[in-house]
Amino acid sequence: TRLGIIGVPFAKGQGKQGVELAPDLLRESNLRQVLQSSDERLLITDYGNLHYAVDETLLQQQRQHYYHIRNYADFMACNLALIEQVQVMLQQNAQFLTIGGDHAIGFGSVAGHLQHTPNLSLVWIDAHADINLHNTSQSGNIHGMPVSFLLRELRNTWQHAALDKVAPNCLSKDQLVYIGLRDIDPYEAFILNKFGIRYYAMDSIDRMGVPKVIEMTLDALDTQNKIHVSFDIDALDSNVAPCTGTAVRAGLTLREGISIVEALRDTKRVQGMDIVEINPKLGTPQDVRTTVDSALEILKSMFGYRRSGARHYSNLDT
Ligand code: DIR
Ligand code: MN
Ligand code: MN
Ligand code: MN
Repeated sequence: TRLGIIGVPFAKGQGKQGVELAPDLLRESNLRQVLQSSDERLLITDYGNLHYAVDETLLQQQRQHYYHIRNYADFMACNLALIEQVQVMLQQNAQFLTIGGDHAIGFGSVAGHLQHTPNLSLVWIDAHADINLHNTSQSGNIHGMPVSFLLRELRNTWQHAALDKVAPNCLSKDQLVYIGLRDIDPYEAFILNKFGIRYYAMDSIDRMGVPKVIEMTLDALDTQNKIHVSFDIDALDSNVAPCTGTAVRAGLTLREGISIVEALRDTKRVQGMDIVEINPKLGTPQDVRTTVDSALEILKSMFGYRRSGARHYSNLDT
């Protein structure tokens, strides 16, 4: 099975430098070899790091309508390039992996996926809901907003972004499930409840456990659909993922994270994944090591490794 990998060294969705180093750091930490040794039948193509150019139209959109959110033009330019890149990867591979960068790139990664595969479900694993609108964000950081660009039900809140032109296919709210939330802004909570969006925050995980949460997640998603998994490293507890811009304590254990990813992978419907918000400039060298190792564990569980030892299977039946 073929896997395409793209690095997106985008850091302008939030305020801290360093997330742009993660794609190359994962490569230097033997990402390819780790995945390859987990499933020798994986055929990996690394497309390198994404480049983008900001044009005058986007700068004008920013000046006229989105001057209050930081780096809107860069955000949109990068994501437009990513939307195209994801479609290329899906023409040439059965699956793709997008390595951030901050979570602002979740928009382009999922939107590109939706243009190739309109019938898509999204599992967003994160401490945060990332569903702010331009007029509800308290931080102005666009990495807290990508989900709002994806949902049909919230499209009209971005009426000046020309979304119907750049990404006509969007996600319906009943094909989105969040796991791991524990830091939701007040207005985000309002949106989640208003639209009846499914989310399993850490209290749900404490009450029901990961197996039940996974069962309910998979029950909610259309079984005909492919799945996109967007994994913010801050979903994991800051003990196992300390190097991230907005670490929140009392998160998923590494075992819970692996368990969730294994269950999703076992559906054989995961066609795209993001891993984002790893920031090697935060924390000690040992912290960086710990964070990268956790990310590699998560990724190898998605793309081949089985704790049970079974090795021969198809990741995705295509
Ligand atoms: C906060 C923090 N909700 C915001 N968001 C994120 O800035 O909108 N931190 N995504 O990772
Ligand atoms: Mn295809
Ligand atoms: Mn996030
Ligand atoms: Mn987060």
